Amino acid sequence: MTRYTMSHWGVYEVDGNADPPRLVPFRGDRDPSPIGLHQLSAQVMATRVRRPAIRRSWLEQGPGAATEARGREAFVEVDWDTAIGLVADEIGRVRGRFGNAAVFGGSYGWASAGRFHHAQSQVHRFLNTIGGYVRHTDSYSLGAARVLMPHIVAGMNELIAEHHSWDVLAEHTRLFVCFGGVPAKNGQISPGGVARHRVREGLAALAGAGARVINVGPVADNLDTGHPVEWITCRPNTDTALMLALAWVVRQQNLHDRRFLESHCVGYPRFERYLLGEEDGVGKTPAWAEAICGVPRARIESLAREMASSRTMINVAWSLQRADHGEQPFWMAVTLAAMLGQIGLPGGGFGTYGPANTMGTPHESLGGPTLPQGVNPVDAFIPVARIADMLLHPGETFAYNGGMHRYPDIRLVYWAGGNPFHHHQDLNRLRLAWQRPEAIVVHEQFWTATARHADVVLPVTTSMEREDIGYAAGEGVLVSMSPIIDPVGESLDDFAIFTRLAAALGVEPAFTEGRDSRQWLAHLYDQTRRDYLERHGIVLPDYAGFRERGLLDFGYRSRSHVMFSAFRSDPSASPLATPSGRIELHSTRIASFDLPDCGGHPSWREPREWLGSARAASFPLHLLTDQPRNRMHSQLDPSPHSAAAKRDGREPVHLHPDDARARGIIDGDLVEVFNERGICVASAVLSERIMPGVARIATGAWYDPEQGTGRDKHGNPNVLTADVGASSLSQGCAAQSCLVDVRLLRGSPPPVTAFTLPELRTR
Ligand SMILES: Nc1nc2c(c(=O)[nH]1)N[C@H]1C(S)=C(S)[C@@H](COP(=O)(O)OP(=O)(O)OC[C@H]3O[C@@H](n4cnc5c(=O)[nH]c(N)nc54)[C@H](O)[C@@H]3O)O[C@H]1N2
Ligand SMILES: Nc1nc2c(c(=O)[nH]1)N[C@H]1C(S)=C(S)[C@@H](COP(=O)(O)OP(=O)(O)OC[C@H]3O[C@@H](n4cnc5c(=O)[nH]c(N)nc54)[C@H](O)[C@@H]3O)O[C@H]1N2
Ligand SMILES: [Mo]
Repeated sequence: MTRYTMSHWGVYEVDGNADPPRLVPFRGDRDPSPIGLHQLSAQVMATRVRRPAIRRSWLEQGPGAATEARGREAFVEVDWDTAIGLVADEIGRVRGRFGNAAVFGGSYGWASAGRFHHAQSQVHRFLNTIGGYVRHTDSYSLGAARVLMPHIVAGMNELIAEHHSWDVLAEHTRLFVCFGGVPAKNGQISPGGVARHRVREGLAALAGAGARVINVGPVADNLDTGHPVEWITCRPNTDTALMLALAWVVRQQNLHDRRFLESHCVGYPRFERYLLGEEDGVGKTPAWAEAICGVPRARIESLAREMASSRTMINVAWSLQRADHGEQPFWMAVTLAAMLGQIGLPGGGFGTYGPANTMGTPHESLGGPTLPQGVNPVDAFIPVARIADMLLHPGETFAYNGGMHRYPDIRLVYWAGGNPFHHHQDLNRLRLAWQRPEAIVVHEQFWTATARHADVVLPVTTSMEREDIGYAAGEGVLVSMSPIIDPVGESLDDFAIFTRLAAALGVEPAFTEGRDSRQWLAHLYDQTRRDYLERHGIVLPDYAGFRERGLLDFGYRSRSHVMFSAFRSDPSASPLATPSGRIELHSTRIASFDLPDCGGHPSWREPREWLGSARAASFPLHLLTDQPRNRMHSQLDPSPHSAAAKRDGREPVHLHPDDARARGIIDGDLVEVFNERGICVASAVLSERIMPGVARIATGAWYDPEQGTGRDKHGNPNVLTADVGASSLSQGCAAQSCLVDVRLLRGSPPPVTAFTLPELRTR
């Protein structure tokens, strides 16, 4: 019997002959990701949290003690009864004195892939059982798009599921124009799991069928089809200006599809006035755009004609909207696609292929197992990336999606399954904000930066130690996840921890509903089988049979899919969920919000930090912070696979040779990347495949601040990024946009201590 496990980066099999156990690629996956093979590596294991640990001052002096010492103080290891007692008392104290709206339980993060041991579901269910918590909306991934897209075309979940399947692209698309590539490195991942990796194969089939592929953006190494790809260099954060000029040429040459704009869209005439300069006196001409984005006007003109005369897919990376005014490039991509009139035709329109394996998978949307989270009676929320603002400015108001709201006054932060000291921007600012609450409780598997900055750290098992259900949504694969090793140290799963806490708080029956974890697994499996799958004629064994089979594959039901075909053929019978039921190139609703930084139609708005801004005189390099190739976010950064992509143990910063030469830097030098927000040490890698004036550091090297200076020693770009919302419409994370400079590191390099455990004492 083959045993399996599921992770966000793929299904793996357990090599039954190996001792100690070893993971091998899933035989059904033609392009397995190497990331997950290292889940059991000694280097990863060495960073595990083994016992409950309490920050010393907090233990000795109580809540709120010496909060400025978070992140540098020793921890005292205690037994579980003591830890549970302390946390239960603290929850009781905060709820009693300040109410549940003083508890922040948003707890953003990817956690692990299994459907029952899903940390976010567990923590939200637990906090709801005790009266609720302050939650968050949207995601770091798609902060601007999740708010914008439902107003103008469709929600992001629907769009993700709607993408043309790869076979449709190969058959019909003749021109594939990508803004930000289709990075196969990112296609290794899908939230909740992947069974078969298809991005590389999909791209090869598309190019193999003769489609021309063009990559627009600051880097060339994010699109590989096995065939020639044209690279059009474009300054970071200026894609909107380029797309506007493409639209201008299409309009000027009467290549726009008037019929489609009238039948399937609203607001084109308003947008056109802006495009032609009737609103602001500035025509969005190729010459105008060239000055902003650097793409030669002649190429803009020819590209527009090529796009209008071919079946064209306009593809945008999610990174474009993780930016200041991140709404604009997405809105403009939809607008340009609408002008070409190919939305709803096979292989045409717009898409976001690349960020995850999901897009382009031939699929049926079938529900899967989810732990019910209950009802949250607390109204207060934050847009997910406004965490530091909330902690620093309780009581102040913020704008979000047309409304005004107030930041709650948080006393207790509860985190399970996320790493804010990985994901948030301007980490020096977060460190200050993080000193405000009286208590910070973190469930972690590893001594991450967030664990180190907590008051109470509760050790959690990994998927390697748990029975669970994995589900590759949209691929029709259910995986019975087997425990592969015994729990490490005294770690427990999140469910067991919350069950104990619920017992201490007198709400255990409500939290568990009388089920232990095995009973929950069988219950969730049966529910999925009965409520979703059997209704679609998919007949599956019972839970015991599922455990025995290990992996159930009903992906044979896959079928080709054309994006928005129903809407295309009859927009009245199959309207969109927008106010007009049509694609909104001008949104009356967004215009009515009357926001200073997002108007009623897409427009070019200068980002705070870009190569054309005055700040570039002081910080002349535009830093990109890509998703990492050899890990997922901060997960598995200690692994040998992640280490292999580093040099001298530091994350590489990619630089153009001209920029390096001007600074006396050669390949392999240790450098400091800096701006007024922070400094990080990185290792220079020179490449011709990045534009001059642009630098790049992948995210996820564990945050490793030097005591005293705050300089990060390991190469974490989030000490440099700006903690600002994309706009007052979405307040989305704007992680990608930031100016820096680079200099040679002088003096002896500081040792990397990110993987050295904090001082752990026993009582
Ligand atoms: N500069 C910059 N910053 C970015 C981005 C960027 O492009 N640029 N991208 C952003 C994006 S898109 C995202 S999605 C975020 C990702 O940010 P996160 O999702 O916070 O990052 P992860 O490293 O996946 O953190 C998950 C944590 O959960 C822990 N964990 C795993 N399984 C379990 C479990 O079962 N129980 C518990 N209790 N813990 C568990 C892991 O050990 C890990 O520490 O980062 C964002 N940050
Ligand atoms: N291996 C791996 N894969 C992942 C993840 C991971 O951590 N590791 N994380 C996953 C998650 S949570 C998410 S949300 C997705 C994110 O998916 P994306 O947001 O699409 O990913 P990024 O790698 O941040 O950016 C994609 C490309 O856009 C380029 N780019 C940046 N700024 C600009 C710009 O202004 N214009 C243009 N034209 N290009 C630009 C970047 O250099 C990069 O090559 O990735 C997922 N996939
Ligand atoms: Mo993300």
